Amino acid sequence: MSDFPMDYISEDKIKPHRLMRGASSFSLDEKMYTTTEEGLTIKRNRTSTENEVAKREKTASAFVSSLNSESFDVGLYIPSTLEGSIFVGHLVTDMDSIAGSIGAADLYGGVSARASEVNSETKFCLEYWGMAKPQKIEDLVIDRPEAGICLVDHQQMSQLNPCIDVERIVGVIDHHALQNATIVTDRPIYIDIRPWGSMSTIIAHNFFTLKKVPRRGVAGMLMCAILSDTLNLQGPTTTDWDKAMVAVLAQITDTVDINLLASKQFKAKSQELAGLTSIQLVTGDQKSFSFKTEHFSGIIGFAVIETTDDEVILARKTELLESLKENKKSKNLDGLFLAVVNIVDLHSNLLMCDDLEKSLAFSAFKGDGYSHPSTADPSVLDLGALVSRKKDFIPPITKCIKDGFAFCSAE
Ligand SMILES: [Mn+2]
Repeated sequence: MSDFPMDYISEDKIKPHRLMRGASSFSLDEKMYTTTEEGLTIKRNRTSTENEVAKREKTASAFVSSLNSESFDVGLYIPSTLEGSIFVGHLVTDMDSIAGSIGAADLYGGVSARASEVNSETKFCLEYWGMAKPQKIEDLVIDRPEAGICLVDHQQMSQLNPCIDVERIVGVIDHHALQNATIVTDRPIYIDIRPWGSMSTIIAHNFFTLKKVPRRGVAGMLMCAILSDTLNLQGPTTTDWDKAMVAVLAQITDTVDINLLASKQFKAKSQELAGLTSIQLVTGDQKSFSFKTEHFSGIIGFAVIETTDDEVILARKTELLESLKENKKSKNLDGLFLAVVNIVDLHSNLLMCDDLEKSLAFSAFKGDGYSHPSTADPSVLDLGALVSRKKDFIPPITKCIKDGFAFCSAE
């Protein structure tokens, strides 16, 4: 039982002690006086609960009195759960994962990591803002065995770097749907998931709500990541918060021409593609989604190539289709799509390597507002203005499967 009640005395003249007033007017464990309904005054020791509250009385009253004042110090109540953590994004890492991990490490006090080698867009942005490339997660998990791990920009097992022990995960900061392969933890963890266009938007917003200004390089990286994930604020996943944070970060970084910067980074992203083999193109930005319904259960891979020059990519259709087939087989996937997205015109074409893909895509992407029926080529589907895997591609496929899609092989 608790350390309550203690000794009783009847002492009319003693005034009840108000716990939350008069900071530092008492010491811990000082006797407390409680007046009962019968007018009896009880003298007792503080309980351990009261001691815990009393210990924090000074900070609490500073907090309360600052709530409505200009000197409001929110720093008093920043949770320390993430302090000292390793912040890491998803496999086949991208700008948002890298910028988000750098920003979060700066904000919460920790170290940023990369889950795989950075792409050419990220490399361009790191150089542009004079920032160092984050360390490899494989090294950090060994160098810092005690550190917790905070996932940024993902929470699906399929996107987790295999060197990460799920037991070590202490937090998730993300902007993706909680699908059926979400990480499962034994203990509660810190979660910050918002339906915004980029994970870096959440980090920028957290900087500002905590009244902190990110240093210029961090602000620049966050801004470029938002531009990357939202396709220069033009993609369908863009929210007002993404626009607002870009506006603020542009001021902090003195960026006058955001369009110019966006076109430079998109060009850097596209340049890399020319030197890649078809198998590298197919595996570069690929995510898998598992489904289980009465009629269909399996894993569907969905690869995306975002480029400023889709014609060049589509000209390699034949070898890309071959690589899709090959990769599907080696990864044991039931289906594998490749969407070639023109990130300037905001227009896509879908490559379908087998009958399952065709059957699924033709039933998923039909009707008003979706695709134009294809050209003469049955392995390419013009997806019109659909550009986002998260918002445009996966939801119709998911719906189609949930609505009873079944595939019967012709063989
Ligand atoms: Mn992202």
